[in-house]
Amino acid sequence: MDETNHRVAELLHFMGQILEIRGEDAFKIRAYHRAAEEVSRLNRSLRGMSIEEIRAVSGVGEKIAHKIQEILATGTFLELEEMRTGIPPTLLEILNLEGMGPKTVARLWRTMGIESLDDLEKAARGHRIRAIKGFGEKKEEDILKAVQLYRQQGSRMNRLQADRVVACVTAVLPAGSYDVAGSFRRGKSTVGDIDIVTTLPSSIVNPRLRGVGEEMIDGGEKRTSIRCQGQRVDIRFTRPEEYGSMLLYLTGSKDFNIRLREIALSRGLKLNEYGIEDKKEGKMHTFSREEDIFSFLGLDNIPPELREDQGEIPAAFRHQLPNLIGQSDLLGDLHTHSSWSDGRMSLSELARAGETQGYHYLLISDHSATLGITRGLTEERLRKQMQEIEQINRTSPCQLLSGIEVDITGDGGLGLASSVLGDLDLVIASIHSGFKQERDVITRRMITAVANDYVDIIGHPTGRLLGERQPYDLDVVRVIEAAVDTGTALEINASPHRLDLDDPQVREAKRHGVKLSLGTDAHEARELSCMRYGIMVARRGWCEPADLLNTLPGDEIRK
Ligand code: DGT
Ligand code: CA
Ligand code: CA
Ligand code: ZN
Repeated sequence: MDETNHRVAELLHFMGQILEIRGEDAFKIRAYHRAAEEVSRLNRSLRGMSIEEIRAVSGVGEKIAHKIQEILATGTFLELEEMRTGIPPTLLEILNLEGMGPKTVARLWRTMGIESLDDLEKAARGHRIRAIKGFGEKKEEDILKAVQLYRQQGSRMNRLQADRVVACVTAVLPAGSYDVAGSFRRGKSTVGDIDIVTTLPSSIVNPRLRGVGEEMIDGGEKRTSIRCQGQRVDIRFTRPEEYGSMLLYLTGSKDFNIRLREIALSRGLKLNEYGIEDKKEGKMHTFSREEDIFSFLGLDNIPPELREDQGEIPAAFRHQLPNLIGQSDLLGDLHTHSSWSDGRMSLSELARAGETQGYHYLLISDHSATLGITRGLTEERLRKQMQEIEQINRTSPCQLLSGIEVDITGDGGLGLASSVLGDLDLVIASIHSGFKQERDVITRRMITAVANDYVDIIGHPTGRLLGERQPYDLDVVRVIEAAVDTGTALEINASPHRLDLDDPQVREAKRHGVKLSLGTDAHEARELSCMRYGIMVARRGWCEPADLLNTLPGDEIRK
């Protein structure tokens, strides 16, 4: 989604929650939530729209249109700031707990002065919550569980963690008897919990699962939940003839499911996780395969990565789904580190590892010497490295492209002289310091680097580290616009700790016609296989082979 729209939607939604906590008029609350929803599915940016255009957005009335205008101008709106004064920020964190809506939060706050997670936990442990009318012992237990859960896994799994949990659970299921669904299957960069669908009966699976993970939360005939490596895994049992319907439902996303169900309904069809009921005929159609449901509805098969209700359903009707990029389209990896800087592999080891991956080329992009923390390359060592690369290329089937990951200095300059940069095949420029600069400063710094003639690719453009570090306060749209003008590529860094750019930004970049560059940032051989995560992001960003630098032959890239 467009970043501006995303931010506006968030603030409107936030306003709805604040109003709910304050017990304001239900009509007004609904209006904010509705407007937030509509803004988030808008397919053009609010930025630059006139007040009339904003008002013309469905679900946005006169009053909210003005609030949106205020957000566009100032980043927030006065009424929101007024409404939130007096509400403790720690109170809002409680909203993140499972089963905790604004109404409950407001009641706990008013009647017991509970303002934070800590307060809530103490009150529940001290059995003071059951004293509130309508809450009871069960609610108290649920709250305690939810607090513990949130503390354990407040942050979502990265793809490596998710892979580990999946491997652990599916070890007891025979191949071909299950699929992993949910956000995992849709290829999201982080995964909340794992959802598995299986045709095996619970009577076989449940006993096997007892030995897996730490705890069986729930072991029923329709579904089972276990905790494994601190993470929740939901397993749904289904009859083979209904497998397609259940897989479709559990793959989601929720928004996608809702939209698909609406479309079915408009034709007198009731779609659910068991099949499609034709109301007129009074007949239930069942589907063992997902693709049969799509074709029943007159849709092309929508790949899981696109199922976010972001225009993929209309595209599937018109037979205009993108021809998504896949691993076999990639001719190489455009970001690797060797033992010349902080990597583990020598250049010849890298060349062999690239060959094992079936690549035609690898970009060697070690750090430049400006970076104090690693053994970065000076101009002199970089030239030596270029000579060794030439030597290796004489015999290696996988060609090494000579490159560098050069630091972008505080003012947007580069950490190495242009003379040497000009002699390389490709230059990646990345920010590795000064993360805390103000939005406008760091955006301009980045744009200066984008505009530099020697820079071909911007590495991990937002600098986020999943679960560890927020992205820099960067105006990505402005960077994208600059990249269009200068023909600079933006990286999709495939490291599971980064996945940067992320999919909404990739889609935005693609819309603008910016080229994207996939690189694993591998420091050791096994990390080259992380390309699959980067491909998920590219697919979620609707990328086709022509959108990626990696589908060009090596000699064209050199040019
Ligand atoms: P996650 O786990 O937060 O990364 O995201 P998901 O997408 O895996 O969500 P999850 O685990 O809550 O639910 C799995 C799927 O189940 C979801 O993708 C779609 C479906 N689903 C869940 N809740 C609803 C719902 O309220 N309505 C509909 N139509 N589908 C739902
Ligand atoms: Ca899930
Ligand atoms: Ca789930
Ligand atoms: Zn880097």
